[in-house]
Amino acid sequence: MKMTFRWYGDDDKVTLDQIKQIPGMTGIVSAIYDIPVGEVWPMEKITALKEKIEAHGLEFSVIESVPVHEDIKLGLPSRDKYIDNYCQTLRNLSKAGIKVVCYNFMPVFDWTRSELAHELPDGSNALIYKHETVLKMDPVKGELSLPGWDSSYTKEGMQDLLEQYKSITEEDLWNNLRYFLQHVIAVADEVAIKMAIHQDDPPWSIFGLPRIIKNKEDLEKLINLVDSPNNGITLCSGSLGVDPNNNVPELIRYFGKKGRIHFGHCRNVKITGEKCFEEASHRSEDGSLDMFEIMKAYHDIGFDGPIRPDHGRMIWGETGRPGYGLYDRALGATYLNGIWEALEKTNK
Ligand code: DNO
Repeated sequence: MKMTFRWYGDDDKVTLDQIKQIPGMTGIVSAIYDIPVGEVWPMEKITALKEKIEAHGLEFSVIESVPVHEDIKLGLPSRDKYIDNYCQTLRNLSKAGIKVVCYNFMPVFDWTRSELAHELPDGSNALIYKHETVLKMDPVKGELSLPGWDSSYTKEGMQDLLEQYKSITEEDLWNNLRYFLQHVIAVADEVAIKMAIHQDDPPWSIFGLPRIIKNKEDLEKLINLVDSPNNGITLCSGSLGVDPNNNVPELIRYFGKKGRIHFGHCRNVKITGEKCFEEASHRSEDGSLDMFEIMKAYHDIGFDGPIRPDHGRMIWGETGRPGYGLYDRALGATYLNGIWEALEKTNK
């Protein structure tokens, strides 16, 4: 296992110097953020980012994410152009030595929460999700936005897009994912890049949009759409874990043994009701997931890929990008590394 940390580039309040000082930190998860979705990532920008990361003694381990243009998800005729661009970006990334690319196939919205700074009893702030609150929200009116979402839509653009999705069923979305992967995995095979899909977060439909990567059955279907080792998974404990029917350690063992987990997001969540949860500290006792069992599953399958702590709470007065401050994620990384050390030593 290689411990990594997500960094949002020069705009991130968290610096590479700080990340480097987290014990046991080996690599960075990042992306090029100033290229519009669908365009080719230029070689110069990729190389510059890599050099900056490596100058801090860290490895550029994973791209999270190369976003998928909505026209691809909608299956529009213009998708071929965007798929060609996606493939060219993969070729460029491979030339720079990148081995793992994370992406998602969620229509319009990436991860979604109903509140970004909910105060917990200890005074820290966490991201939370309450389904009934989300049901009442109107994303067109800008009632909620998250750092993970594409902020370039105008109100009209958003309305238009949601309108276009009204005729897209889950089956259509699967067909569009298959079409995308048939092209992209052929290139990934050629240039040795591991594609790693992120689960839908939360793993159920929101705002009436189809969501198709939610559980074991979906992940099984995904890996069989194109049967290549490069067609794999970013296994996100927090996304899957808010559905009590998903047994995260079992999923790690199952897909890990098939060699399809290329990246691990390790986060704890506390289920507070049906389709309701709070993001907790990484510690098992603070949430509903057993992080020891999760790390043990990775250890048992001999996982040697990148893992990162996922969303952290805001603690010690820190302000910044929701879920992506320094302190709680650094504690999370250290805790996960501690579990790993214990597993290594007791299994010798
Ligand atoms: C949230 C992240 C997601 C993830 C994308 C992958 O914090 O886990 O935004 O990066 O879904 O494409």
